[in-house]
This record gives sequence, structure tokens and C-alpha cells, in this order.
Amino acid sequence: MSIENVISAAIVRQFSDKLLENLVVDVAIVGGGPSALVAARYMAEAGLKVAIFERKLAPGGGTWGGGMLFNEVVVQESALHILDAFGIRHTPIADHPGYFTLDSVEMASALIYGAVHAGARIFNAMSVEDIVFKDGKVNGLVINWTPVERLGMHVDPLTVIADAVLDGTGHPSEIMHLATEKAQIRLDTPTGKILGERPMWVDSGEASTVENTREYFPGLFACGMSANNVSGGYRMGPIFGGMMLSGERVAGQIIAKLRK
Ligand code: 48H
Repeated sequence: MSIENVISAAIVRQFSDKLLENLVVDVAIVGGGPSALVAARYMAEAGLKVAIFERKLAPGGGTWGGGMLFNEVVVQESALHILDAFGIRHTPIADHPGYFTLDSVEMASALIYGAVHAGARIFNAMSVEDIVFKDGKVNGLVINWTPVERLGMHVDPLTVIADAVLDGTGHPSEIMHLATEKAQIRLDTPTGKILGERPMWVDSGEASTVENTREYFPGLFACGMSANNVSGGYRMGPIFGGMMLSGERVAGQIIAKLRK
């Protein structure tokens, strides 16, 4: 067999096995932003089978660009244990105790590495276009290649079955929108609908991101900016402690639920 064929056949076989193994998972995560990557690592470490489906070629979500493309972000003391767990270095802000800067490229790459090495699988360039909704419960995801989505090609999708679905899609809360608009689901919010993100208020937004992280419908959880948008929290700009603490929190919630 020629080496050209060996390379191609090995890639096709290996990828097919990987996808086949992840067509039924414990937790299917939509989006590979910071909150989802932290959640994926902790759930995988607890022994759950976790797959992330990320629309873009590079997971990491909004971390890469730092604040306005200055590739540094800020994290507060309460989230330092997560940075340390992932081996992400940080520098104290001299005149504001309890707050730290870190390199956003180091952060994005370390979160990805940490999630994958804990056993979570990341499928990049795949977009979630719908949910599986059976017997009154969210049962999984409907996936397709991002280039298919972008080119508007009429190609039918595949499905992934999961005990828990985690919306980590950031500001747009895409899965929650599908749930309320297509599945006619009533979410666990005061109106049953998505309340919508409010303007900038750093402390409030950081706290509410973590508080609003929960199961919004049987089998459907939200973390990070998605949770904040669903429950009407304020935005917070390029500070990421709340995102990571949200990931840690939702991991605990899902682990507790699936172990019952
Ligand atoms: C597959 C999808 C789909 C889909 C979206 O936005 P993210 O970085 O997510 P979070 O919530 O962990 O972090 C939010 C943070 O980055 C942020 O935006 C902050 C702190 N903003 C503050 C402010 O004031 O603006 O990542 C979400 C990921 C992205 O990579 C998307 O490509 C992906 O989800 N995604 N993947 N299928 N349907 N929708």
C-alpha cells in the first residue's frame, strides 16, 4: 500500500471510529468556549462520556481575542483554583488586589488541552442545528458540518443521543432558542422564555453568570454567557472568572444528576 493511501485510510478509519464512539454520550456540549471547556474537563474526569461540538475550526470561543484584540484577559481570585488546575499562569494587577491578568492565547490553548486530556472529545467545524426532542425531554443534538451550514447546502444532518445537553453557545443561547421556539419548551425562568442579556455591569454579570447556571428543562443545561442571557443577567466584558466558575458549577450539577 502506498504511503499516500496509508495516510488517507488511517485518517478516515480513526475519525469514523471517533465519531461512532460519540454518537451516544452522557453529555453533549454545544460550543467550545471557556465555560464549556472547563465543564467538559471536570465531567470527563468524573468518568462521564463527554463530547463537544464546536462550529468554528478552533475551539476556545471568545477567549482568543482578549479585550478588543489586546490578547490579555482578567480573572478574579475566586477562579484562581481553576487556572491553577489547567496550569494557566497569571499576573496580579498591582493596584487592584484580587484581580489578575493572563495571556488569552495561553488560556484558550490550556483549556482545550485540559478538556481533551481529561477524556472529552472535541468535534470542530461541526454546527448544532437542532435538538432531539422525544417524550417531553431533550435527548440529544442534530449536527452538520459548518461548511454545509455556511454554504446553505441542502444536506440532511446526523444525530447524537445524550442524557444531558449543555448549551455553551455564549451570547446567542442557540440551543435555548431552538428549545423555546421549535420544541415549544417552557424554560425554568419567570416567563418560561429567554429573558435576554442586559448591558455592562461587571460585578453583577460575573455573579449572575454563576447563579444562572443550571438545568432549564429536563435534560437541558446552560452555562456561561448562554445561562446569563437566558436569565437576563448583565454582561461583564473581558473578565473570565465567572465563565470558568460557571463551567465548574454545571459540571457538578450534571455529575450529580447523571449519577442518580
Ligand atoms: C456549535 C456553536 C453553536 C452551534 C455557538 O461565547 P463563548 O466564548 O462561550 P462562553 O459562554 O463560555 O464564554 C463567553 C465569553 O467568551 C464572552 O463572550 C464574554 C465573557 N463576554 C462578555 C461580554 O460582555 O461580551 O463560546 C461559544 C462557542 C463559540 O466558539 C461558538 O462558535 C460556539 O459556541 N457555538 N457551536 N453549534 N449552534 N453556537
